[in-house]
Amino acid sequence: MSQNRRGFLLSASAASMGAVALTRAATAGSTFEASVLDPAARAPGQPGIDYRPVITPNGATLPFKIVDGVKVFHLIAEEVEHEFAEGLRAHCWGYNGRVHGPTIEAVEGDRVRIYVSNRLPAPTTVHWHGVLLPSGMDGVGGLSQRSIQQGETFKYEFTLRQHGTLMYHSHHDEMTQMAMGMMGMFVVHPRERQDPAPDREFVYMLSEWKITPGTLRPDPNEMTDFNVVTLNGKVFPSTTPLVAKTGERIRIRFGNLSAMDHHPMHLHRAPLSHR
Ligand SMILES: [Cu+2]
Repeated sequence: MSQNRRGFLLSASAASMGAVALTRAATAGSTFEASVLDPAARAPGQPGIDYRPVITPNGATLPFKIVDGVKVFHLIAEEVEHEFAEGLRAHCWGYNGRVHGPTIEAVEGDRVRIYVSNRLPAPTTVHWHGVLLPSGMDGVGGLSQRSIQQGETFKYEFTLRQHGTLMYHSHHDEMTQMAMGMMGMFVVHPRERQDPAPDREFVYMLSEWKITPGTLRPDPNEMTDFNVVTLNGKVFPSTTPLVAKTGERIRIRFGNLSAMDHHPMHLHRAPLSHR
């Protein structure tokens, strides 16, 4: 086991115990990754300065505050009465009053602390899909952690060692909980500004549902025959348009956590240059 690996594991266990001071001490001996792992070496990326915030159509971005150089977020897992479009409502599960959960946005090298409070009538966890993580922060209930019980709050904490279009979702009874809506996007911007930078960035989570007419909840037992396909939890005509100006450079990030299906997307009548 290399020093880096050992320091990384130490920081993981320290973070789960809530001992931030210990985390810093544990990572201080690491050489190669010291600048990434040590939050003091990387000031938290600021919106409007270090990155241009993404737009989540029909959605929201999770607010944060900075505490001792760490970006602190709070997700609340809870039941949400969600309107897919006018006339189509269901009791779903989401985060912070939304389906899907708000977009988490950060910058490569940021240290993030994400509290997850469980207000569902069932245990839950959050898995950070695609995120490079220390063991114990992966959010796989029954494997890398005890699931978060009703009324409990669990603290996830890790340093972002990559940039990209990532996601988060429940990983306790996940086929049920994801079928109920428990997912969101996690965008990590590059630390070094890319050239040319997009003028606008949009983020979409694609999903699919089975909502039998006359019922109050999505059917989580469905495996193949879905009847509602959503962009950020909405179906036309409730999907808001993407607004941009001629000549602007646009980036659209897609995540798809549908149970089964692929969704090729086509920009109808938009003349494109893929540069
Ligand atoms: Cu996943």
